[in-house]
Amino acid sequence: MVISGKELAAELKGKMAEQVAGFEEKYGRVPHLVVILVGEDPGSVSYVTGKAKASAEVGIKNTTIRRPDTISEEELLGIIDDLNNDDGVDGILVQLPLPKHMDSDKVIAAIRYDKDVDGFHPANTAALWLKQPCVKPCTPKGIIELLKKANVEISGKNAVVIGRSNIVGLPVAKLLLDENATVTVAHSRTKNLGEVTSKADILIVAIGRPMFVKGDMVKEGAVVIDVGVNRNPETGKLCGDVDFAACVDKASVITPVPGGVGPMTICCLMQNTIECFLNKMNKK
Ligand code: L34
Repeated sequence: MVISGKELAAELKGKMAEQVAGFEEKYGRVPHLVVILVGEDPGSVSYVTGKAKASAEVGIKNTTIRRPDTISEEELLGIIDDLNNDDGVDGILVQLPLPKHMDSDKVIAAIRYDKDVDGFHPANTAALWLKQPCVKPCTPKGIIELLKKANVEISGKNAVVIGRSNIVGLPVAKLLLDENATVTVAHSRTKNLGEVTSKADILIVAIGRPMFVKGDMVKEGAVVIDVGVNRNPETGKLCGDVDFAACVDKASVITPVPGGVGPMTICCLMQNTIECFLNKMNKK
């Protein structure tokens, strides 16, 4: 079964749109998400455009702030500071990666944790690992939603995550652990990777290498979630970290690229924006 993140995202966005439609009357305004894009990386431009489009579909106000990659870190921190103090802004997202002259950790930590719709702030990361209420990172959250939609039983299963980034690998490992999976995190130094992945009932691939996972690395009947968004070096077409054609017949459930995890990331960003908005409104 090929599971469409695009379809699930459309369904969830439809529900959110109904919910947000009542906000104007109830709270006097709708949620406001501000996305900051530094530079013009084509991938980032595309994702940020997707975020603006999804916001429009859901009824969330979206402001995209675009700055050239020559701006200083100080200027960026100044923009964040203004947004932190703006009561009309509910969510702040700085699209990654940032230019090399900036310290991403410092920039992320500068965002108010309760406007951190990515769930990347150290306070949200700590809360995630302590199993306390927090904003959950969008891609990991979207992956769990996809697994649930496909009726994949997670509890007691062997889950293998390839990749240990702060954005995907580590938080998705934690969310799988919270669902009672037995989790292995593999990475570039893992020995006999194919042997490790062949034991996975659920395989999450987030390494950023085009079509890296081949059929012989996948167990018969495994669930394969492909987080990669790469350009195929030969065709220029979008492709994942999984060799889809080689794995589709072995997997019981698999996500495509495009149309798999990517749209769910954006969908969960909408959920997180609504969550931050409601947290604020219900505190007043
Ligand atoms: N701060 N930086 C921050 N937050 C994020 O959550 C992200 N991410 C990752 C990169 N940097 C970030 C995204 O938004 C990856 N990512 C992302 C978002 C959406 C899509 C892919 C990655 C997506 O919609 N992909 C489409 C294809 C889009 C295209 O044609 O270029 C898909 O169907 O997979």
